[in-house]
Amino acid sequence: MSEPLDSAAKAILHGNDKGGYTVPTAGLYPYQWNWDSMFAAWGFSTFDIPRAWEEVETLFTGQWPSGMVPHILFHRPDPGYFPGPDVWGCDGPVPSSGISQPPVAATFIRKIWEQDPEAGRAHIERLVPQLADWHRWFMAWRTDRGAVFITHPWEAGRDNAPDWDNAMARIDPVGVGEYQRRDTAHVDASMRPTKEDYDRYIWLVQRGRRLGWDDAKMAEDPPFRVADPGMTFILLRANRDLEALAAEVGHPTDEIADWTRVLEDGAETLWNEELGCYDSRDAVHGGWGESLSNASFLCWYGGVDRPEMLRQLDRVMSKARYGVASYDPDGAKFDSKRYWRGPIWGIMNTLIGLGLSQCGHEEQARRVKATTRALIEDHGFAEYFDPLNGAPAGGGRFTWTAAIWLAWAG
Ligand code: 9WN
Repeated sequence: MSEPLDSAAKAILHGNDKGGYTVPTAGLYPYQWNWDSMFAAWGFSTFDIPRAWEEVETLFTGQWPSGMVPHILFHRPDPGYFPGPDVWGCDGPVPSSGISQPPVAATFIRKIWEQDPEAGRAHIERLVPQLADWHRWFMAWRTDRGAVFITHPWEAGRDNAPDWDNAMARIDPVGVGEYQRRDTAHVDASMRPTKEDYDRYIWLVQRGRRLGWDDAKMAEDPPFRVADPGMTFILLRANRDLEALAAEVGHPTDEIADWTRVLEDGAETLWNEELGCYDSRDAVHGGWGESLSNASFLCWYGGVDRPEMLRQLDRVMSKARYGVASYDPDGAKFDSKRYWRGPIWGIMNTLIGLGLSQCGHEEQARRVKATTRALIEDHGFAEYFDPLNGAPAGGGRFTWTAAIWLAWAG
């Protein structure tokens, strides 16, 4: 713990607090993002548990009748972000996007609850059925052979990861029309996804809107479906935590335990023998993403141990100074600045570290944590970092980086 950095981290959370929810960073991301918000809640819980619960409850006000919890909630209009609510055209209880995001919620809800079980009881009694509805939605609409697939790169939270390159190349974004990006007005374009990526991101949003975001219609002739180790391991872990919470409040657990077994089998469909790692898999056309990414290393977080992955981790960590690069530094597509194609993300280090520790790999867990701590001490609370020299990149004063400092790294 370091006093000045603790205070700086708390000031970032307070500064990004919009009253009931926290934005990832001012300017670049002016709304409530799903998984960012759950990291924020965990960070708040280190000094203000009621505020942590408020963050969680606000996210769940946006849950759709289908059970889906959207990736962005547009509580108040802000012209600084594109695509906004008018482009998504969704009609959930709160203006929102039409896709979801990594379901870390059950895991962080459990962590917050454990800090004060009595104060949290009413919250988990309310939230367990909502979490179960969300997980059921994933199992019904986002699984292929038991692995969780995404229908849009934003759904994985790893927007331009090399994992999706092959599947994205199959999309012809015909008719996408003119639009004005806002992200490149806030940060350098060399650190962001390309125009080719954005055309496809927007084309996929336009398709969803045309189909009224109806799950069944969207499942017909899908243009993009990639099974993702990140989503699979995160849901697997969340499901184990949900089962524990459900048992606590007397909610049925059989169905949840079944999902865990399905996901465990599904995770093994993502083992790429040739590459020797968990990899993404095209769920429409087949074929691997051919990407060893930081999501591959979430296996331990999901409770899945593999000696080959420990060897891969040692190699990847030996190439970077501060933790786990988002894409293999020896890989052909490695780019140390471009977002999810190389940079280090503190939140991913955190999930990897939690998993390693849970599986008893204490030495590796300590190393991931120590390098993440050094990264923030040396380079601040940026959105992400260059793995070669730690240079901060993307947005500054970032909520989730501050949150993991308070709850884990610091
Ligand atoms: C699109 C907010 C979000 C994160 C994602 C990250 C980035 C958005 C964007 O920012 O995505 O959802 O516009 O680039 O990739 O993980 O939740 O911090």
